Amino acid sequence: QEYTLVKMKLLEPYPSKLSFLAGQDIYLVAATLRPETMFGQTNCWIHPDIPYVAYKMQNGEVFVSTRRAARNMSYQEMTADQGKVDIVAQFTGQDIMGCPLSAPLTEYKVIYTLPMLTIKEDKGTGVVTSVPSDSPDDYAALCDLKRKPPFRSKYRIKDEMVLPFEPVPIIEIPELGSLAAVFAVEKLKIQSQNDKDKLAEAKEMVYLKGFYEGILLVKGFEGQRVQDVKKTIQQQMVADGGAVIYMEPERKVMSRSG
Ligand code: ZZB
Repeated sequence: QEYTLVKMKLLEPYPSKLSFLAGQDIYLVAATLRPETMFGQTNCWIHPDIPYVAYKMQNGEVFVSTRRAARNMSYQEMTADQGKVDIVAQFTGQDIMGCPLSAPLTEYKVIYTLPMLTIKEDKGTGVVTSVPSDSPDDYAALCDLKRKPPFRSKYRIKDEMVLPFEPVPIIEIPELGSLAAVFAVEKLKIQSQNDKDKLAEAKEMVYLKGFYEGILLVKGFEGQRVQDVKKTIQQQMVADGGAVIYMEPERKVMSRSG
């Protein structure tokens, strides 16, 4: 499975667990199959309780992800030594919660790391970029934070990290409109990020239709089809240093029963 790894630059001053890296470039890296949606990023999701690591890449940059993803990268010629990860810090998601980032393509100059409790530790990098216009999971999680001040304070998230951020219309899909995820979440009456079954249904609804019938609205790509611009946008981000390609090994089903 080939993912686009979107590099979200951590802005200084760094949080205490990373402050010793002041002056060095640190990126939170998010795996996505939807590079054409990066125009609509509003925040970055991390799980407050899962362990993350910061490690040195071949070119001197520091990446942040789960240890498992770092190990995969070490076999993809991204670290100095094949199979070795030079870990410089370890911490949990909460240690890097509410941090400002600069992400490629989005119109929001600064976005923040926010908590998402449904992040899977064994998928992608454990860092997820948020596109609430086109991802129902992201829209539901953003609404949870917006509607519930106690949820924000529990993770020490300030109002200004959440309230100003609205879904951005970037793709028009027939019948679903220009904010397909918002449409799907409202139509299925999804109440929170924990509405698992309904969210799966909403995701399926916008994924397929978006891929086959979605038309870009953003400057430079207006009127073009999602399936025709996906690769171009990925390559453009890679060329600009905003992304790298990351391969995820097949996930084995480990079952001894039956
Ligand atoms: C941006 C984006 C924009 C995404 C969108 C989706 C959508 P899949 O297809 O099931 O393989 N993701 C990545 N890693 C994780 C994780 N560890 N835990 C939870 N979610 C994760 O899922 C790939 C997508 O799941 C990725 O693509 C990422 O969100 C999220 F408009 O990135 B995506 C309808 C979906 N739309």
